[in-house]
Amino acid sequence: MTSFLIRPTILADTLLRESGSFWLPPSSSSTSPAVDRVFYLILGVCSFFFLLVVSTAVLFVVLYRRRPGREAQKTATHHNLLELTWSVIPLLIVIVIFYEGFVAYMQMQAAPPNSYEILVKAQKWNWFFTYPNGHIDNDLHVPAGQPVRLLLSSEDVIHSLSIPAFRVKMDCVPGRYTYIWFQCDDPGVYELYCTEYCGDSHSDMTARVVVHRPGEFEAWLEEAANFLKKLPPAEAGKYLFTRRCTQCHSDDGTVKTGPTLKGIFGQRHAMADGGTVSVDENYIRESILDPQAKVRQGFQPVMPTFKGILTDDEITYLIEYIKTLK
Ligand code: HEC
Ligand SMILES: [Cu+2]
Repeated sequence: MTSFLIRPTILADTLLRESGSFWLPPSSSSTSPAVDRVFYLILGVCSFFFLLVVSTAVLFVVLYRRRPGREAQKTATHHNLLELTWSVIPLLIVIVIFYEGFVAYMQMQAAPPNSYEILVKAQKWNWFFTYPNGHIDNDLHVPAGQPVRLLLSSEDVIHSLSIPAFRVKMDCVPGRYTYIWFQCDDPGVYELYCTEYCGDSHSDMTARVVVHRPGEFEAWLEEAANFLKKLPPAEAGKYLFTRRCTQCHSDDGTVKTGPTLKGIFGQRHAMADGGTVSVDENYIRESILDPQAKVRQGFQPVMPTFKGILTDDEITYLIEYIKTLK
């Protein structure tokens, strides 16, 4: 996807953290130890009983196999002590598993009050992380050593955000909010996946989690919010277009909720009120700030205003981009 190509590139540390144990990816968040404990507990219990049951079965098959001169014996059908033992022991084990799981679950549910909040929107097939200063990124950048709370939502179908190294995973559901939190103390780059099959490019719906060293995060955020200024205007416009406009407008001629913006610059368009307008810089600017002032014929007046959302510079970048769409 093109929107993956243009992104802020300054990273705290480009080292991808992949090392883990044989069973699990690296354990890198404050919640991972509790999750891992439950995992290893269940793995241990299951392995022990699997071996016990299978080896006993094999042993009995050999010991009590049918042989000449050995007739089958009538056996007792009930044995109180035996039945109590194989009921009470599993019950105790299940209680321990429940307790460990519940403690881990509660810890994962309650985000500390000083958490840094990032808004996450999942949309086929990309992740959009919105920071408090308005910067939108396709990768998740977080400060090390501080709890981070993600408020998740979806623009279309159910997605699921998973960061294996942090042992967090939560569905992104259209029409409602879900959240997760974590704290990671090891700066580096981690992998993030969508783990809910969401259509064609589901497997491309990945992102990186960049954990910045203490103090570097703020510098990154400042820089990222300003990085558009360093791009050629039309490229900056494309970056904004793919984040703000593509749910309704295409740049390739396809008509969606709104008309395609391909080739519109310089055209004359019929408006719903019967007038005509020629598409120039001022008309595009007005369409973005006051979309209902002139509504194009054949379309519903559903475009939201971007007043207060896009800066003047950003509108200029968009106009420059639209001009390149011949
Ligand atoms: C929720 C859907 C929606 C979003 C998001 C949206 N638009 Fe629109 N836009 C429309 C619709 C519908 C029309 C046609 C009706 C009208 O003119 O208001 C339109 C019309 C326009 C026009 C006039 C097109 C013409 O051919 O006359 C321009 C220019 C435009 N939009 C630019 C943008 C830009 C730039 C963005 C992103 C910053 C954007 N729109 C985001 C729905 C949207
Ligand atoms: Cu998805």
